[in-house]
Amino acid sequence: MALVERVLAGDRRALAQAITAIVEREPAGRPLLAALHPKAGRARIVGLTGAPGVGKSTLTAALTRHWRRAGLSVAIVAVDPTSPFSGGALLGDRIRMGELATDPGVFFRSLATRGAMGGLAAATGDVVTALDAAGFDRIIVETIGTGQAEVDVITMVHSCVVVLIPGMGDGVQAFKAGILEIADLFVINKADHEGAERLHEQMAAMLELAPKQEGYAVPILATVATTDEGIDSVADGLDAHWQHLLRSGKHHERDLLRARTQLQRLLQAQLLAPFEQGAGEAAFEAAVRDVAERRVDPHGAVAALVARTQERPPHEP
Ligand SMILES: Nc1nc2c(ncn2[C@@H]2O[C@H](COP(=O)(O)OP(=O)(O)OP(=O)(O)O)[C@@H](O)[C@H]2O)c(=O)[nH]1
Ligand SMILES: [Mg+2]
Repeated sequence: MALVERVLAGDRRALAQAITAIVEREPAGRPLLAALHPKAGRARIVGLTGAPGVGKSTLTAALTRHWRRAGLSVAIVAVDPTSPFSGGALLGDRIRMGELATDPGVFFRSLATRGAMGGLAAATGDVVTALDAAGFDRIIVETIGTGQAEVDVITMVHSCVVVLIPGMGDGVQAFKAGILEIADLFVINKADHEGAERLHEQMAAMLELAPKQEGYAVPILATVATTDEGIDSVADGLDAHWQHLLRSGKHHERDLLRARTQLQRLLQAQLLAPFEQGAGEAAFEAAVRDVAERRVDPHGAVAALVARTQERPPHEP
């Protein structure tokens, strides 16, 4: 059977193989994605983001167990924009998955900067598409909050969970640019630690001042992920947000946002590609110096660079 059919039939080894082809931008990846794209669109995709160590992986495992008990299949993508190698942290994630690692209803994949050519965010979008087409009911995208990556998550998911913990500069964590805007649910994890209530009050006060989503109030939920405390309410909160998306038609808006962002990223990558190696890179660097040293203005330099790509076939160095 062809790889696509095996992926669509739920063959885990085929899925792992397909994802590698996609992420490594192997020639087989493109036709695979083209075949999988129309089959996707059924999964509910949840983003989980927050500072390092707040308990994202522990929450992910707890939420996965919750959904497994409800008979749902779950795929997890752990994205680490800070790590150039698939090192210890990801291994740690594996260990925390515990019994889930051998559950056939659970699929885990980690993505680090290495091996994700053409952009980590673009690769994540493609992996989500493959998992969706493979028939998973729920897909969790875990990403460490490092600014832009945090904000990028929202373009890939239906619901974005922002995880905070007490005693980390508290409310200030959420003030960081864009965080208030992207959160569909706030989770205060490590609620067994001191200061959880104060953080809750601060967050509530902040949400009071923030622009509201029409017809939806962003909840602030407390959890102790290590003991499953509050996990049910997170799952309920995600269901409520999903219902809101369906009711308000925002579901379709999110799909449009995802498609728009994917196209923008791919276009950008494709347009920049001729300048990332060989003679193209040299021409680009020369233009950089020309602009910095004021021999050429930036607009003129770009016009010359674009003209250059049109003179040559794109694959010629
Ligand atoms: N006390 C307490 N510890 C927790 C809780 N949740 C997670 N932890 C612990 O916090 C540590 C970090 O948890 P992780 O789930 O790895 O956190 P993470 O956000 O995924 O970390 P990175 O992926 O490295 O950013 C682990 O030692 C967990 O056992 C909690 O609710 N209470
Ligand atoms: Mg983690």
